Amino acid sequence: MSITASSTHRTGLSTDLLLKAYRLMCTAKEMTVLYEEKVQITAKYVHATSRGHEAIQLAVGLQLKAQDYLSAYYRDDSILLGIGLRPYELMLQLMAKRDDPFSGGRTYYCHPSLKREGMPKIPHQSSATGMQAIPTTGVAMGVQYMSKMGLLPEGEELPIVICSLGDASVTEGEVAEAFQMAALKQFPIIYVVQDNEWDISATAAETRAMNAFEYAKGFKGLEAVSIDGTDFFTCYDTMNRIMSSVRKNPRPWLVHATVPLLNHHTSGVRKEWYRHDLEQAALRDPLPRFRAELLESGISENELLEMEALAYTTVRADFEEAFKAEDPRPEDLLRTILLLHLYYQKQEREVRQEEK
Ligand SMILES: Cc1ncc(C[n+]2csc(CCOP(=O)(O)OP(=O)(O)O)c2C)c(N)n1
Ligand SMILES: [Mg+2]
Repeated sequence: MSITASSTHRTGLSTDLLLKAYRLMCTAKEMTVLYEEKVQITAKYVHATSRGHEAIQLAVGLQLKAQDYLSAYYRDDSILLGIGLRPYELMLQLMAKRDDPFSGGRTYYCHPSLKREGMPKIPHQSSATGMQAIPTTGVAMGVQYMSKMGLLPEGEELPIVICSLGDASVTEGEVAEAFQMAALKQFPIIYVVQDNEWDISATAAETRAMNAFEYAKGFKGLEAVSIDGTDFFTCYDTMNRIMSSVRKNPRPWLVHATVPLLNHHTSGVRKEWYRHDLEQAALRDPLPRFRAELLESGISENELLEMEALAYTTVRADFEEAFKAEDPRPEDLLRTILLLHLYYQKQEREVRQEEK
């Protein structure tokens, strides 16, 4: 089957959806701006943001369903906004707060793990790049197994698995192993590769012989498409078609989305130290492009201004709220270990009961 990227699809999306996407894109930008402004607080722990990558990320996040699985990497805060997380919740992790929904303040910003009713499940994410590829492909293997064994809820659409990766991580051997198995066994997984052509301070030209789309062609059975990851309409449409196709016709896909990196690699470095492409990158910003397209499609200037104001005030208020939130307590560490211990004891008892 061939699914081609199209940039002409401008219809079929509701005004509500478009305004939501625009509000979230503005939210992601305001978060980047504010984290930089409040550097004394936010630089305590390292963080990266999605600035420049928002269009493809929102196209993914807004279309994931409750039964799906997501493996998001450290730059994916727009995917997390897209699935319905509040900036406040993400900021709790940014500031290592007790109520951080992902890790109780134990892991860096945008290292999600989630099992929440009505949202896609997210396995724990590590900071080691590319390491999500094998376990996430394993999740897709599990989905395939459950589907074949009739273990999925009757009448429900097939869950799909999204594995999000940066372009440089795709050069790792781990990722090749994952692609091999997904292609061989035809797992229901979509690898979304956000190609900003940077590997911290090393360029694509210095680190790889081909991009992820060209590389994917070497994996027989892995479908691949390359799109402009700054064009929200193309990203939404392509993801929509591939996600529905995988639900009906389970198989692995790779979506290669080209994007500019507009923020620092992480808060730990300054882009001005080594970037030679900042001016060209700024010209590819997905936000003004989306704004112009929305105006063109008939959405009013006032509606857009309203979304911009809402994003600004929400981000500022959420930051204040997260800043005031409680820090982890020393005893929380032991509490987690105790809970884990009790959980494993319970599991062991259940297994023994089953064996009797
Ligand atoms: C296994 C491993 N190797 C190296 C690093 C150091 N490191 C952190 S981010 C990064 C660049 C990754 O680039 P890419 O995958 O393109 O993602 P981007 O940050 O550009 O979105 C590297 C090399 C790491 N975290 N883990
Ligand atoms: Mg990169």
